[in-house]
Amino acid sequence: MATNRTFTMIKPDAVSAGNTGAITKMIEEAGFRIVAVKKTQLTPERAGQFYAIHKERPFFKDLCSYMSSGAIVPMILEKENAVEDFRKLIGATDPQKAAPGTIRNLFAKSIEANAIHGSDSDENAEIEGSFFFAKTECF
Ligand code: IDP
Ligand code: MG
Repeated sequence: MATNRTFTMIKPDAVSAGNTGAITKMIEEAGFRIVAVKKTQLTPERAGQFYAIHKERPFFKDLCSYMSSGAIVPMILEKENAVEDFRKLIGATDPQKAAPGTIRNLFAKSIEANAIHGSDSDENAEIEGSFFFAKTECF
């Protein structure tokens, strides 16, 4: 099961810009099935827990404040080879380096406000999905 799923969240810059629908359409058209979805907002503390792996990085505090600055749309997605295919669909972290046609290339504002998250492994997809959703919220 885990190998077929990934976790994403549409970040505050893209939600506030009104790009939730356009991004979700790209995700579905790329063949991902939405297993769980909601709209919510992180506190700076919860953003820090989500990004705990980056706590020693110089941008950590800014990242927590940005990620809690507005609503986000977390989702669990299902597709064959989900983690790798989704990272391809979103493009590089820095939108300047993201390939043409990728979600970050089309919608990201900066390396920090880069529109969307995508899990980097099956293990993290499971951990990150459980951070936002109970099993009973997955369909
Ligand atoms: P990823 O989201 O492509 O996996 P990570 O290196 O895991 O990239 O970084 C997590 C998030 O932290 C990025 O998506 C971005 O929002 C932010 N970030 C990464 N590198 C920088 C940076 O150099 N400056 C500011 N923010 C950054
Ligand atoms: Mg990452």
